[in-house]
Amino acid sequence: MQHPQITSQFIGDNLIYHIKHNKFEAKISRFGGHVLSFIPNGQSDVLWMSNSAVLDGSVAIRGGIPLCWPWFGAASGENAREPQHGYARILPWQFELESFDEQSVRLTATPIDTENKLAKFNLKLKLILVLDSHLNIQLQTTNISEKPVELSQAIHTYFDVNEIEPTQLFGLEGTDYLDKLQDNQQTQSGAISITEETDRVYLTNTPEVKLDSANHGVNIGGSGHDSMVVWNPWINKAKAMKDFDDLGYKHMICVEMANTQGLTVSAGDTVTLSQQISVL
Ligand code: TA6
Repeated sequence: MQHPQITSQFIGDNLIYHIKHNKFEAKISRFGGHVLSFIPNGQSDVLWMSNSAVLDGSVAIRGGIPLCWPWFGAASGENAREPQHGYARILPWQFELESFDEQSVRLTATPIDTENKLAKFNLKLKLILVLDSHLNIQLQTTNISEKPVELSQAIHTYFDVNEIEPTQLFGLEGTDYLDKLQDNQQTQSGAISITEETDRVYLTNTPEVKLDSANHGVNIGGSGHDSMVVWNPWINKAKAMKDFDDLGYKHMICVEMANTQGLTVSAGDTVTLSQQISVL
């Protein structure tokens, strides 16, 4: 049996794992529990990574699959001064190689609460990654308290689309969405094309959408979500972010399985948010 080749290299304090398997190649950052790159055999990288991304563990990584947890977006209420998109993407994680064979590699990981930031949320988080010619990512959250706990989260995947102009996202036709830029609710007419800054929360738990772009078609499946986020910063916002290549907006789109609509995890319960990425 050909074993996967797993090597690692430090970038600053961060460890980057590099997995070479007969079905795929992938890079995963210990910091953030963050998939950086996923290349199925014979394909180009499915994930977009900014060339200006910082990988040394000092700041959240721009590209790949950031994990937004235990909240999505700006913190609110008593957490108001805490980081956008929560702590999961800015903590080191402990990875375990669960199993591997000719078909796939299965990893699990948990965040290491080095700054004692997570205890007060009474939530335990486990990441499950199954990599083969597809990528299956699951976020398992358990409420370890006696009371219900609110949770918002997102698997914030940056897809590489080569060129944004011809790219279309199918599967959300007729779906209502919150437009975060116009601060209103609208209904999607036809397939989604990106021609300007786009930041939308689609109010749906549809199990699958399809991304058609110049380099490949990608099926994006998921479960456990109550919404899907579609984001492209376009030129001005891209320029305003130090770690986002000025022209990077031409080559990416974020399509995120998310819980943004008031999910509450009952005492002792576990909820799972997942995304499956398959190149067609
Ligand atoms: O997922 C879309 C979004 O919430 C946008 O509003 C934008 O803020 C994006 O996430 C990136 O957030 P970040 O904190 O990674 O710069």
